[in-house]
Amino acid sequence: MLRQVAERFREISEGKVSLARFGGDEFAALGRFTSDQAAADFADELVTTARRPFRIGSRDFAIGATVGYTRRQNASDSVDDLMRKADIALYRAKESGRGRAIAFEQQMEREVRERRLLEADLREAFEFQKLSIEFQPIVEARSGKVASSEVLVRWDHPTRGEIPPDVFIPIAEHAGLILPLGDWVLERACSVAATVPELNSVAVNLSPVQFLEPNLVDNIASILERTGFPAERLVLEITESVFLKDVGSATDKLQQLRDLGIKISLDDFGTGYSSLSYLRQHRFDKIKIDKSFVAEIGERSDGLAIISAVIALAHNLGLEVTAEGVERQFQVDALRTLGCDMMQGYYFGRPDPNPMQITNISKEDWEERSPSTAPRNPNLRSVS
Ligand code: G
Ligand code: G
Ligand code: MN
Repeated sequence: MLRQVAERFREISEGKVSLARFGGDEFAALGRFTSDQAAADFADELVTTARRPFRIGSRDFAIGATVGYTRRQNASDSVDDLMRKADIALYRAKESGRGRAIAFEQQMEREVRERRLLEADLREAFEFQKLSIEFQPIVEARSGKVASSEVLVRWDHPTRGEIPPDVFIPIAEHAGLILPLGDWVLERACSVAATVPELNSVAVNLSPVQFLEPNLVDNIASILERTGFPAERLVLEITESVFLKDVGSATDKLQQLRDLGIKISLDDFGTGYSSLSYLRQHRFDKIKIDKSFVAEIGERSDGLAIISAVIALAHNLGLEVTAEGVERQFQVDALRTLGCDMMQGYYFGRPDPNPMQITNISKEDWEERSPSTAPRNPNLRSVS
């Protein structure tokens, strides 16, 4: 495969560009280009030529190439400078979906520096136990009772203030910190939840990097053992991206986790591929409808149509449905009418260190409102 790739690269480099293989699957090309456009064209050609299938023996293989590149701007730029810049651009190209070529831009360097600083701060914060967790209530639609709570990790940076997990989780993933950090969150969540028997279950987010780790199942089992938290009360929230990397091992792991008694929830449903085949092939317990759909209730007519279809589908497959990002009374009413099982959002409570903290509803208030007319999900055990 490497020889064939090299051969194709050589064909388009002929005479004007020097090629090298760095090791593994990395190649480098160095040449003189008369314009930015000429450099961009060459980079695109590398991507295009790697996209055609390769034949080895009697089989075809589809691979792909991702390119980062830069042009020498000032005479003082050494080859090392150029390589570093190309590498920064390559990183960006991989991050934005692979199979493409991206040119280095000055601001990428600032972003890399910024990221490195944050990474160092994150290591320190983690080491000195400066991270914390909050809980956001998940409420049963029928009764208005707290049925579960989602754990959200928090980082209050000493000079920059709250840094959202959307920002620092990817940094932790990249820095090899996500495994210890994820273990810490899980252990903390289980030990707190173990002291709150009214809380039926607690939901913890798992990064795809954690999910792909070979020791995942043993590791979780030993955290449950250490904290004395029953597996039946733990929900793990995963996103469908775990199936993009390695479907086979993801399927096995899901089964092993479920054998322990842990529930699996498919998070952010509707935002990615939302493949129906994932839903059919894998035994999830719950799906969470992404908040972007809930936000469309009352704004776009298809918002409701999609939610209603997802609820019907999920119920037919025996899954419980949670709607995320519920902020307004009319969203609550619409979701109850559609037969949504669980709701989560600012309407009920913001993430808070106290797992049972809910704000907006009192029991009387809930009972006064029009009760849900939707048929009960036969698979759902009611909260007692
Ligand atoms: O509330 P909030 O801004 O905290 O969460 C933003 C995102 O960060 C959500 O998508 C959530 O899934 C993710 N997130 C929050 N806590 C954790 C965590 O402990 N582990 C992982 N992997 N993701 C988390
Ligand atoms: O991706 P995940 O579902 O794990 O993310 C939960 C995220 O949604 C967190 O960032 C949390 O703070 C946020 N969130 C929770 N409730 C609401 C809400 O009612 N409205 C909005 N806009 N965000 C919410
Ligand atoms: Mn989540």
